[in-house]
Amino acid sequence: MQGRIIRGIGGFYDVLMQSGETIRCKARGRFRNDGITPMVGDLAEISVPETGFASMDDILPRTNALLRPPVANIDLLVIVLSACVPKPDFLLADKLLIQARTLKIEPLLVLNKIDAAKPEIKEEFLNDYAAFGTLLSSSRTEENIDALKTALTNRVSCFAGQSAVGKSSLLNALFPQLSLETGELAKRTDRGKHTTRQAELWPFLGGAVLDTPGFSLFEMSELSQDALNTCYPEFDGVYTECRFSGCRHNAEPDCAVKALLAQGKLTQGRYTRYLEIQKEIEEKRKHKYD
Ligand SMILES: Nc1nc2c(ncn2[C@@H]2O[C@H](COP(=O)(O)OP(=O)(O)O)[C@@H](O)[C@H]2O)c(=O)[nH]1
Ligand SMILES: [Mg+2]
Ligand SMILES: [Zn+2]
Repeated sequence: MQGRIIRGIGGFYDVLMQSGETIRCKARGRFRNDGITPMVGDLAEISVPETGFASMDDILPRTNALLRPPVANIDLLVIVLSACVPKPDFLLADKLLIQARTLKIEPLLVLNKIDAAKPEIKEEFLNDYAAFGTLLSSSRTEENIDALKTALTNRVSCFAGQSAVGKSSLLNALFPQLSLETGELAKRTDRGKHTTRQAELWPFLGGAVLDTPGFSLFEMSELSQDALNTCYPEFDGVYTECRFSGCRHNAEPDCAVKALLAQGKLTQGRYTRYLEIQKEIEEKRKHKYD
């Protein structure tokens, strides 16, 4: 039988089965011998004897693995931005999109607090992210909460984004029994409180949601220009047309990416932030080998 590990507790693992049942399993000794540590999110082969503990016999290959918190096989990264306060951090969103692409996680961009949206922010969001899946939501009026549910169905998802954009509020709207603490940035006292404990998955609509919003995926300094090119759907099928094969789409002549910008097929915002991210990556790399 196959299921997904949703939680680990002192050598035991809770495995969620297709039926919705959760079975507590003991990992077989050979995991330790093979140097394999089962992770939350892993798909596991288990067997249930007539008596005694169910046993976890095998772990299926992972599609991806995040380090902090340790969790595997994430399908969907929900990137939450705010349409009013705090001002949306589009640079962070672009970085998360790059990380999602690298880890083969589908992104979904959610502009929350749409009930209090500034029209120009909504417009900028929709223009900049036309190449991605987007959703306008409000945890206050429940606008598009059903559409968000549909997006989460049958997938393992996690939520990311800056503080106070409404991640916990959205999770509360999705899981009314949760009552996660929410609030203004200034009133927070619990920052960092949950950073060291183990991650868990909450079973949800045939899939699961990671219980920790706010996490780090990986360090971007190792990303090459080639890899960066493939992280921008706007550049797809175009960056190979640049005059220079190693084109950074910056000051080089006859650059196909800059032509996109001139044609209005790449927004100024996405391009400016691309240059910022590129510079940041190159500087980090330089310091690494200083
Ligand atoms: N107007 C409005 N405020 C919201 C919405 N969602 C959350 N908030 C408020 O934004 C603040 C931060 O929300 P919270 O869920 O704690 O954000 P988190 O830090 O991303 O988890 C709280 O005061 C919420 O009441 C929304 O859809 N509309
Ligand atoms: Mg929160
Ligand atoms: Zn170029």
